[in-house]
Amino acid sequence: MITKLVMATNNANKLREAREILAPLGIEVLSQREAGANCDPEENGKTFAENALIKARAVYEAVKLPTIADDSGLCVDAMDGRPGVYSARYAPEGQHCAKLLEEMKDVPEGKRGAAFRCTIAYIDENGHDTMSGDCKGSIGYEQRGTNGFGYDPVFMVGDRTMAELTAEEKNAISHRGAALRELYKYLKERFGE
Ligand code: ITT
Repeated sequence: MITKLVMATNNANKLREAREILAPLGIEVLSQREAGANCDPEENGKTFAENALIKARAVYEAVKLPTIADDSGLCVDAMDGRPGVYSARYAPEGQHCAKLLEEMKDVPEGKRGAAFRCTIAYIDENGHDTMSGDCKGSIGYEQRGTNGFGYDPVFMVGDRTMAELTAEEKNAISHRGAALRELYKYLKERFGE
């Protein structure tokens, strides 16, 4: 079984969550910087999978070690799935939640459904593959909680926002947790226990 992976990301929160999820499964995650890569490729794919592969390939070419990348985002039903793959580019830094609440202000209860989606790309010398996970919830009416990152303060799961969950609670239900557990299954099948 593989015990070390490089993660192609510039997002420290994604890296932290991947470590929290994979460490108990016996997999150490090195940041791209720790592995000696400094990549920030243009994410011009149309899907989470395309963008995850763009990021994973760029770092793999630099380090030549088994590498993963995470492309993720929030898909809002009342916004026809937006911002989706454009989630990071939806608003200037720090204004994503406020802009989303404003865009959703006239959407009634019952039509506020949304899902976080995450695709993980894995690449090594033998090729690449992708696996995905999602987490269904809804968009709240105000920002609540200080844990997590990104859209977590406006994403409701039950009666709490994702930012009101502990890291352990979030990882157990999150899109990233689901996708990384799929990755673990895939690696076990390929490399054995
Ligand atoms: P890298 O591409 O370097 O990995 P990034 O932050 O640019 O980092 P993405 O392009 O995948 O990552 O954009 C993901 C967007 O979706 C970003 O705006 C996040 O805030 C949001 N997002 C993803 N996962 C999230 C989560 O678990 N909680 C809240 N927001 C999340």
